[in-house]
Amino acid sequence: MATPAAVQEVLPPSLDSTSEPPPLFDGTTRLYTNYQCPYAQRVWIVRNYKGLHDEIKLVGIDLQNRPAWYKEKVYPENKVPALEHNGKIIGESLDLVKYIDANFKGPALLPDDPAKKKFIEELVTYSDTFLKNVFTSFKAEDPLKQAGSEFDYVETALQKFEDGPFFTGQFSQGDVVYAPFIERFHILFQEFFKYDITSGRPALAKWIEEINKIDAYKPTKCVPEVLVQFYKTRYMA
Ligand SMILES: N[C@@H](CCC(=O)N[C@@H](CS)C(=O)NCC(=O)O)C(=O)O
Repeated sequence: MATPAAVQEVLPPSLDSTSEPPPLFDGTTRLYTNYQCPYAQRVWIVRNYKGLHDEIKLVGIDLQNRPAWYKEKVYPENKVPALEHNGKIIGESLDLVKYIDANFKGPALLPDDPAKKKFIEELVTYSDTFLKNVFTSFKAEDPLKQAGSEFDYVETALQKFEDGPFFTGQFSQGDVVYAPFIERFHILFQEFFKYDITSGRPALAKWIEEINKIDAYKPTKCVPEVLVQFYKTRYMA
């Protein structure tokens, strides 16, 4: 069965320092993004899953050669993602996942059941710690031990409710915020440490398999070769 929303979309080209800005604050809702950024990917997945392809326009930003107007006129933080909505700019991926889920039409990404909802909110909050611990593990004395305990955390969380394969059965904000990073860590640990993060973690293996079937997620996936090259220079040098 197709999950929401299987839409074929031609991505607009990324804007760089030579590009004119879009007509800012004209009432159009825009997601300023970068097609390789995992934080922006979270928001992109939510936009796709809720079927908001027409309501939220993507604006790709070339982060290596950023247009000056982006910092000056759009988002002083000069990062992606940022959402232009109702005359305002909102940043921070976790806030945006929640904001779009709460303020736009489309399927809800929080469960109704209060216990499950609380659990998803805790997972979303924990994601910052998860990321920090895994990213710093690349340079730690024992990367697999430090990162391994974080992947164990995810494995345990996936087993909490028995109606998997997602954290609380149905696809939710929890799955959205972890997916772009687990996608990358799966590739990077294999590449740099010859370590399969799903080995001995059956719920995580099943989760990755099922996430890959979500139509809203498929077009947002990173290009593995670009990812590996980026981390080679940034983390492994
Ligand atoms: N905490 C932010 C992090 C966003 C972030 O670091 N984005 C990166 C791209 S993946 C960025 O824009 N970097 C540009 C810079 O830091 O100058 C979020 O969750 O949205």
